[in-house]
Amino acid sequence: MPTITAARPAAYAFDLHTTALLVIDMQRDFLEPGGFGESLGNDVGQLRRTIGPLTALLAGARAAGLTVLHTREGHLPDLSDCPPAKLERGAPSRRIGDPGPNGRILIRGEYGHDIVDELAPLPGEPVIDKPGKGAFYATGLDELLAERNVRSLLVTGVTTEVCVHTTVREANDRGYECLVLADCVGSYFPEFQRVGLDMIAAQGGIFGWVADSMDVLAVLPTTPVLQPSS
Ligand code: TIU
Repeated sequence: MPTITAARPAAYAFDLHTTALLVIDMQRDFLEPGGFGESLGNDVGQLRRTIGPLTALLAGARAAGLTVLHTREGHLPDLSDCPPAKLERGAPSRRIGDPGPNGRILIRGEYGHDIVDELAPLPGEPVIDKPGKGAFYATGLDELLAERNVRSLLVTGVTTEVCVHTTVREANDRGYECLVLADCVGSYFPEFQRVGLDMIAAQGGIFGWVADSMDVLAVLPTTPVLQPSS
């Protein structure tokens, strides 16, 4: 089994037949000006450093034949799946559903809701639309992973302390092992990036493991393994 000896808090061994790459919410709404992230007062440029390493990791995972899944946070056009507390919270410059330069903020089907061009899903790669921060809440992700016999997740995306953390906690409670790739997850807040990763690996790996994408690329095969479902 490929093993990442440099992982924190301890080595991470994963079976290529039961491991998937999960790319969380790499959407224009979080990474580009005029979207949800900027409406909350964030410097969206903080997240762009994840795109290069994630592009390379995606290529490596695809070459190795791993299942690749993408998620998008967003809501139905009538906002029926958006809790009032989420809609009304804070004082953003634009609220969810308001018009913006990339379409209505965080609404499914809008340009801003979709994944950035550099990381566009390939045909056949599942894209899970989720109304919450966690990728398991109100989605079919658990069933989809079970169908493909996935037990281990390589976790990437944005933001580290919000959707990545929520998803890793949900996954951990469901029995999945999660390796979070530090250079492929991003936060608007440098201190949250550092502490968010420390929280995952602390206490013997209370929620999972942390490593860098280079460590994964170093152990991935360059030709596809056969996934059980294929
Ligand atoms: N605001 C923030 O940091 N994140 C989110 O609202 N969603 C995700 O993390 N995807």
